[in-house]
Amino acid sequence: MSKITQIWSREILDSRAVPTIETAIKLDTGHVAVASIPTGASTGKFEALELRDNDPKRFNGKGVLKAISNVHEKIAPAIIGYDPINQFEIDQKMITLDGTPNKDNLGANAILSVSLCVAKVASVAVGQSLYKWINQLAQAYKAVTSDPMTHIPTPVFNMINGGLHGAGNLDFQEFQVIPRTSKPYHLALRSGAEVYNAIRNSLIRRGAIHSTGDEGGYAPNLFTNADALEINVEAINESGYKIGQDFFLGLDVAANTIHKNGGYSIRDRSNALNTSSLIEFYQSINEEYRLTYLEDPFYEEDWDGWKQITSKLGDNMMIVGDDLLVTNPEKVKKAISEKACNAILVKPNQIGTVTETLEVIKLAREALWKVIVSHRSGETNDWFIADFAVGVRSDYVKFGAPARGERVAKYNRLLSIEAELATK
Ligand code: 2PG
Ligand code: MG
Repeated sequence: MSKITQIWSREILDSRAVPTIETAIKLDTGHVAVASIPTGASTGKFEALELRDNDPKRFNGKGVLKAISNVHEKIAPAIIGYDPINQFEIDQKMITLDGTPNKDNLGANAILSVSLCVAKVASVAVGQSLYKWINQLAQAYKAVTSDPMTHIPTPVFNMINGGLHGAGNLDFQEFQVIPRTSKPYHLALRSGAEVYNAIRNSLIRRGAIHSTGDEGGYAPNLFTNADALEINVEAINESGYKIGQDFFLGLDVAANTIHKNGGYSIRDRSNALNTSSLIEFYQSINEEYRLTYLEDPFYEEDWDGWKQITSKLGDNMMIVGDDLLVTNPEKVKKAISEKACNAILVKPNQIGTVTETLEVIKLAREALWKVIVSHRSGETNDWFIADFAVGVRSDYVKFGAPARGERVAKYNRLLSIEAELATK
């Protein structure tokens, strides 16, 4: 038994020099934990509210002092005195206190900072690694079976950054390289790092820009989106690996950003595409590159496009809902019943509590979907989601490129969990 005695938050910076919340919780036992919150750039319209100050005199309106004051003035008085092992009760208390479907009153950033921190401080209080504690919570919620955690999720490396995370000329947001799932994690990470460095050499050889984007992947200026896929293939071969054996390719199109005036515009085609011609484009790309992973191929309200692509390509490919689902149980239920995708990107800050994130995972598992736990493009060095991914036995993780401190913090944390699991 322990009790929360103090909660305090502060404004810190994320990896894009934008403010975010860091929250600390202290127990009567003296244990303390700290958690911070990431931020998206290509956000879905239906995500829970990220409360910003909108005061143009500070950080261009992006300050989070209101959210911080909500933690101090409203959340803390309601939560102090609770035993942090009661995660579900505490999350429910905050959901009720907020009282809106989108966390419009308190802000999902304020609520999630407390929710994550409760999980962390509980794990310290019970003397367990965070991933083990998360696994217990997930089992209690029936979001996972009681099978032992043996597998470290396979990383989806975002090697080339386009869209809102890149230099502006590639339309697709992420050009991914995915190791074979049976590869032990430390080898998957090593091979990913080798390919990452081979991409750099390939860009230098071509005289292309090799600076990096928001998620640590390269952000070159290329003629077409297909060129970026070609560069990934070349780098895999040059590193001594084989496509289709050691590595597979994936894309996060983040199609909200290519959806303009009722059509889809991409530099690979001179005219705007409609839903069916975009499907044809994906089919032609797939014939050439054998994609195993396709995230947000259509914008968040093109349910017809989603259904069509899942029925046409879903047998051999993960069709991953990110902006479509926004980690929201209601959206997930709709997508399951409409067969609109077969995999989910899970981002706790799209919904705002640990409990609701577990709810989404439970639904996805019941539908036999693949689960990918994901970072945001604006991150901190908090590695909570690495532990979370292992604890919920997610199939994949998406933490960006194997470069930049805030991305590597999570990939490296998985190395240490892998080592810990091996010594049991
Ligand atoms: C995505 C994410 C993370 P953002 O679209 O999958 O990679 O980007 O955090 O900007 O929404
Ligand atoms: Mg996405």
